[in-house]
Amino acid sequence: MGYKIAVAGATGNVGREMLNILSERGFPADEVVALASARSHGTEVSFGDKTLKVKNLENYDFSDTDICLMSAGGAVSLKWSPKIGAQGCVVIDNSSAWRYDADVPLIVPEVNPDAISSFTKRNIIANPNCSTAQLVVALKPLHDVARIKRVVISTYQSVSGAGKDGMDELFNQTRAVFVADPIESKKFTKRIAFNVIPHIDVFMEDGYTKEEWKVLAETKKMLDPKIKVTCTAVRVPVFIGHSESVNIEFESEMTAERAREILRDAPGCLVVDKHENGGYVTPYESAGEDATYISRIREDATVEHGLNIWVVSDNLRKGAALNAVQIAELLVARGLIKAKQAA
Ligand code: 11C
Repeated sequence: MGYKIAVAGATGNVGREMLNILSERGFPADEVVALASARSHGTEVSFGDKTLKVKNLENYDFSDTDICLMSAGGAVSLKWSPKIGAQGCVVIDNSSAWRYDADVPLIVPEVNPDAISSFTKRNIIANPNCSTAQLVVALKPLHDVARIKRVVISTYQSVSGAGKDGMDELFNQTRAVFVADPIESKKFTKRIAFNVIPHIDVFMEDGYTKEEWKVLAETKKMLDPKIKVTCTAVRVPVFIGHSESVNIEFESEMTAERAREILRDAPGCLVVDKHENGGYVTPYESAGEDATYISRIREDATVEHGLNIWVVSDNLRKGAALNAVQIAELLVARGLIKAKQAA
């Protein structure tokens, strides 16, 4: 008997991708249920070659469901995840609602799989922010070899990180530029077409944005609280794929050649680093792919043991849906969850 798995927020960018990935990877589910708010009740979503009718999350009884992949936003997760967890269904939550709770493991399976076992405290496991997920996949294998002291990150984040409305705004503004219509900005604070915006999520008291703070807090929680992390997060007019320029300072020697060898063998990483025109990965090529791509690996001679790398990944996949499905696979592989219907 296989698992019964629900996807909450199934009509959103990430929810749809969760359904695609469950199907693509052949997750051992006997039943997959698509859930969303009452507004989407009855809408149809694809699951492999099948179509699922979306049910209302608020009326759904989770008592015979094993896992809920939740991508319905922080407010919905704060309200529903504890109730779902209390019904014995493990929630894998994609929002930031639970990531910093000491009783909730924050997991990237390539980075800190052993931390998963503490999920039983609340029956909730958190999925990191998309820009952190790809970052830690690249940093972890290097940190294991030469201990990272400090990381400086500049992100180039696609509009799909802001959901379907963000994608529609880039499309509509781009069209408006070509037909000389007025440009309307609703989702972003400034025009995003043919522009970049150094502002993602809300401003915090110290002048950093919440997106920048998340990269710092989540890297420390998953990788090492001793690493110093600073970040500037920027929205760019790209539909899918987040990119990051990452400057790393190590405690001991890390040559570019050694980093290339380590990253070539590291889980989830794909090194594309030819010193020639086009010998690197851009976000356009990462869309629809599972890997975290690493290019432009160079030594930084301005500090002792410094390195620069360029990290690109599909933010809807490794940054969200794929990582959530990998967490579900980890629960199964480690025997941490038994199918209720088999009991
Ligand atoms: C963005 N990284 O690109 C954000 C989206 O905390 O999960 C994901 C927000 C989060 O806008």
